[in-house]
Amino acid sequence: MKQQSGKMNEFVKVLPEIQEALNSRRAIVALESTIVAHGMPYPQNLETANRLESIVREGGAIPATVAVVNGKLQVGCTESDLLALATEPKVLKVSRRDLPLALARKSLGATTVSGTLIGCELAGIRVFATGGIGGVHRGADQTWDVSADIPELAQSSVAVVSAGAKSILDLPKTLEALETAGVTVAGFGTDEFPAFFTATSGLKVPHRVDSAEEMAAAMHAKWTLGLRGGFLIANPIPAEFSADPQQITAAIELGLRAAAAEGVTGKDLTPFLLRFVNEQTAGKSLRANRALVEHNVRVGATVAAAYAILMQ
Ligand code: PSU
Ligand code: MN
Repeated sequence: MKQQSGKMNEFVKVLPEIQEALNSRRAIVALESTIVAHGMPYPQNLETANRLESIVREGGAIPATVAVVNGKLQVGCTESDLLALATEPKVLKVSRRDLPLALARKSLGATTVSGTLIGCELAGIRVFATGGIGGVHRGADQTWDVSADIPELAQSSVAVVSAGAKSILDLPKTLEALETAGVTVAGFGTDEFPAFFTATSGLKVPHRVDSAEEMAAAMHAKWTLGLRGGFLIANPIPAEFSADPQQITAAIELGLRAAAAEGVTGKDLTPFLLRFVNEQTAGKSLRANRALVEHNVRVGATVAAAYAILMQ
């Protein structure tokens, strides 16, 4: 089998349940796999991966975790795929630039936000929920470290629910880069851009949206007009799970120094900082991380449901 119709081809595999949901225009929420392989330690990563899929189902939608499996960009993961992603020692972290060799070599690959967006585009999935997106790193004026997530969001017609971005990033520059990329950033029930572990950052979001229906209407307008590109639905961590900002800031500062001292750069930097902050906060950051991803996925399911109604 070579080239198929539409955007499908021999390097994409959509699992049957998801293909059926696409055919009948049911609500689907995509999930990324880097958070499983590189964003959290075992066994919390596996528990989270399974829990997120259940939350999507409880919200009346179909979950589609995206990963690179056996030479395909796979939309939807089986239980054994999730287990492998959570436990295999050498899972590749796959963004756009890594996809070609990961596919050709049949590596097991965990897709970042950018890699997952490519799967969403190919399959036609419009809603994707995660923890935090990548962005402009602190010190980017020296390192030029800007995540591939930003240009990918610029060209993917997908709404990504995230708890803003971690303060391992330069948040004002990240918002500027999103504006340049034409990404519609909406605070979900908030006027402020959330800072991942905490609900506030002191930075205003360009727009505030208060319901899934309003969000879905904006998605419909953007894409019907023919504007390619995504949305960032910035969903603040619920107050009861919010971490102590001072403790997090201190851990991040230490982590950035440790990364510089150890020469950690490029794709290794974000996983390094996540691990470091988790260790420094004795697991408190991980608990907050899990809570906010679950919350994002719940919101993702409501947005996907509202959008599906518009598409019927
Ligand atoms: N931010 C988090 N948790 C994560 C990531 C980012 O709070 O797990 C992951 C996502 O998969 C994101 C990727 O797409 O890191 C960005 O990596 P980089 O900074 O190397 O572009
Ligand atoms: Mn980078």
